[in-house]
Amino acid sequence: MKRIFLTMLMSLGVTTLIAQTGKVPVTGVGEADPYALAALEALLDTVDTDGIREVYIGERGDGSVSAWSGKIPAAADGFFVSVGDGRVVVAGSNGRGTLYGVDELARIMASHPASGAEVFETADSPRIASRGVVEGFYGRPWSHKARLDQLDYYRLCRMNTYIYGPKDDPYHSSPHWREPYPEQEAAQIAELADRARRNGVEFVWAIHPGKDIRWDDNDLDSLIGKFSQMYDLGVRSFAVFFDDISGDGTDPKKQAALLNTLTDRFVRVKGDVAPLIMCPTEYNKSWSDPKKGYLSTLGKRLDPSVRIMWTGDRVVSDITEDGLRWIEGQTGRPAYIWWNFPVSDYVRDHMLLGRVYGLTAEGTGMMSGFVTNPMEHAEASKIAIYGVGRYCWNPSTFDSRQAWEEALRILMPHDYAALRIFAEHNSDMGPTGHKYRREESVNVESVAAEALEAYRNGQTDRRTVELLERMSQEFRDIVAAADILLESADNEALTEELRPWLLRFKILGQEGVEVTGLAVEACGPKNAAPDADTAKWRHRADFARKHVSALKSMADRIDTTYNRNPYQPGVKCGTKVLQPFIDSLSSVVFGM
Ligand code: LOG
Repeated sequence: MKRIFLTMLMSLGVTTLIAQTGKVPVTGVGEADPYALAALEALLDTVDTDGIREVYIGERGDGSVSAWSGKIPAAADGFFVSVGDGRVVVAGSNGRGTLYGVDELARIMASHPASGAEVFETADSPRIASRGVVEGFYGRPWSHKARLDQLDYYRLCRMNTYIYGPKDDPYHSSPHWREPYPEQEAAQIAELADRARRNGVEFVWAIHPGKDIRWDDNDLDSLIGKFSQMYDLGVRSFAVFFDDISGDGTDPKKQAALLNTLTDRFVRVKGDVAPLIMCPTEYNKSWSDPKKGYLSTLGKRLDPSVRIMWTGDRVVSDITEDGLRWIEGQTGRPAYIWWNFPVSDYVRDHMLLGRVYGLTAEGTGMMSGFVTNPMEHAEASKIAIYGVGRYCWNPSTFDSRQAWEEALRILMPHDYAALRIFAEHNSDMGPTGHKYRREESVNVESVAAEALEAYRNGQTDRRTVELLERMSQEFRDIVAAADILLESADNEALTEELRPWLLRFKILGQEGVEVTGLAVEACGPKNAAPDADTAKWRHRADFARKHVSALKSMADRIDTTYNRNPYQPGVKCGTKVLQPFIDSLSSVVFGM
């Protein structure tokens, strides 16, 4: 139970309330961010508070933490935390910083008890101001339940932004962008905005009006009306997307005029609404023609407060320092990066579970924001989302592989090893019009190449057998990983999303075991001369061939049963290294 002492710390010149949480007096109640305070109280309810004499919480400028003001980082969302000698201090550069500070405190207290004599101090802050996710893909929008869960996850990733813009929400885009949401959807948006706020996340509602906008007063009124409905539901940040349109909607002068009018007549009038974000029609370098001046027109005309999104040199691309410098030169402001990874709406038969890399470690001053566009599989997208969160916090110290490993452990604390095997072999999208590729199966890539080369050349020595056996072991692990994940209770939402790919993955493993096994037999000392007993060998090979062909028809059945979208239907696994290895080895082993 909590008791509040209405203690006035007049000497500090401010009213600072001290609340009793359990046995611990907390200074800063009434000043500190309410969500940070709630998180602190929840934490103090769960940890051993023996030996804690005093707790101070608040933001820069609050009397409660004025003694530590010199230690609070300057950047927004930063925090200072101190634990030890019976005292706990959590001080943020803003409310969100305090919230992150409480989360950091929870981690620190696991190894540094506050009662210890030693005082442990830490301070940190992000390098990129807006960090998060844009739900901006084509395909089935995330469920309400998944979105609520995502908003909790973003806090753990220290992401402060969720942009709502699923292309297939008819009230975000055409045909219904002009109309208010029906009652149930409206209630869900209100719930999302509230959940976002509790997690220190800005819920940004985006509209996509460009397919059929008429640029007249009626449409302007519809837009302001729609924004007002969203405002009444608790939304305080907005974006306007003009991507993937043609015709009248693409005019940069009209787009800029509209954004400026919305800024004047809505954002500034409300007073508590964040500056607008816009996605231009030419949102990547390969689609823009500086001579036509689309981007520079936006740059010159758009109110300087408006942030302009950018996907990089191409629709799906790495983010480079040169690229950032180029777009800043066009628009006169740092880019707000819309990163099209791990979005899979152009390769829906693939799962993209690889690590986050290809993002510049420099040039953070050239980005006003960075959001990742995920897959329609919300849970599976969390691997990359976590990586992006870590990158945005500090690009220069970002460790891509470590972030990937951490994410896998967060998603599946018990069956992490199995998930790691699955993710290792499901990360590349294959050749597509976007020409973006990701590494895949790097743990066995060179083994596979060497084994195949040797076997093709008729080498049946010890080294070839070792290489084939290494591959065989990987395939056995794949079968085991698929079984473990299919039966795992670690993360049911994830298992459900992955299920078709897990069924397919197991078959890939079984095929690999059969083919590498036969190849080993064909070289091994026990079968030094398989043709010495031709009938026996032929029987063995025929049996293996039948098995492989049965596995292939099972794989086909999965491919034609699940994921029935009209664009890239089906289920693909291990397409970069493993399946080509199996296919090539089969053709040699079976002489096909
Ligand atoms: C769309 C986006 C889609 C993505 C990947 C932007 C700005 N717009 O080509 O909705 O998810 O590419 O397919 C896009 O990226 N268009």
